[in-house]
Amino acid sequence: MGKHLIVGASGQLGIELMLGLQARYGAENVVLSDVRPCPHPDAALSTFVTADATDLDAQRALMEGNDIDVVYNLVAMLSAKGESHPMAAWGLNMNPLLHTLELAREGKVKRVFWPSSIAVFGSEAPKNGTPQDAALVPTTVYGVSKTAGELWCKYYHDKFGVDVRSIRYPGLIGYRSMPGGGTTDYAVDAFHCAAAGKALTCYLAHDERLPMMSMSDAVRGTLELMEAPSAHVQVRTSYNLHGCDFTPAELTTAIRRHVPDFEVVYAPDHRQAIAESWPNRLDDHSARRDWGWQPEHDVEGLVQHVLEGLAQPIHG
Ligand code: AKB
Repeated sequence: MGKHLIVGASGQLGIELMLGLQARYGAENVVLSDVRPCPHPDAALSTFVTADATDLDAQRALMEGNDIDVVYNLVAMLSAKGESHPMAAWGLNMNPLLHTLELAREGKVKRVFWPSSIAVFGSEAPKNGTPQDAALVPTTVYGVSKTAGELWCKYYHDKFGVDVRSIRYPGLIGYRSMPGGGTTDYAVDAFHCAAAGKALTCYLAHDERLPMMSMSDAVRGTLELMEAPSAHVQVRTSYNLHGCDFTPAELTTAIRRHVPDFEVVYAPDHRQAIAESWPNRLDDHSARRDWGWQPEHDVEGLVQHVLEGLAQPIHG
């Protein structure tokens, strides 16, 4: 494979994926693109192109001008924010994906990654051990766009042979970058509050269980999926992937083993209803079978990993 392009490189996952791709393939083989500058200092090691992901011509020029083979299109408006801006969320979550799929169909790139989410599931899916092929009846605009996007990915694969691959991410928890507008963000906030000696006001109920994953597991899983031989990638909608799962109360207990004074105040808001419609735990046997997925971090491991990362001087 030649160069790897991240579209949406300045966001929570983009920064982490940038570091993963730079370490794996060399910074000179990574191209970054966003409408905002990337705040991580290592972005300066790779080419950065300011380009609008909603503009097809700008995306074509980006891919043609930089000898791109693989695209990671991460552009999205997350679940909670999307409910306040439904049409903007639909446009942002669909148009950049369709542009990337069209450019792949034209042969401009060889392989595409696009993130889906546990938000594709609604209350009609079993909550514990949610199967890969459970009913997709999402309750948010974000979930609707991810469900539609998954079907577009499969359509472009089946009809035009586009090698597009996808993961249904749970809540992603890292220490280098902040999420924005999601329902699972409380867990990232919890770590930052604990590290800063502040109390967390948690907008979910104490017993709301959600699937979560460390950023390091998410980035490794993504790269493993992208490196798998094409014939092994049997799921062309999006793979369920499970890391660990916990409630806010369980996370608080785990953080208190390291930060005994950490305090949480519960004030559930509209995000509680979104969380309630999502799975507790996913069945990810298809990913394990097809390309060998194995998470590294359980809850304890994740808590230790993130708190150690936050204690580093520049959260490197
Ligand atoms: C969100 O909370 O919206 C995201 C997601 C689970 O996709 N983190």
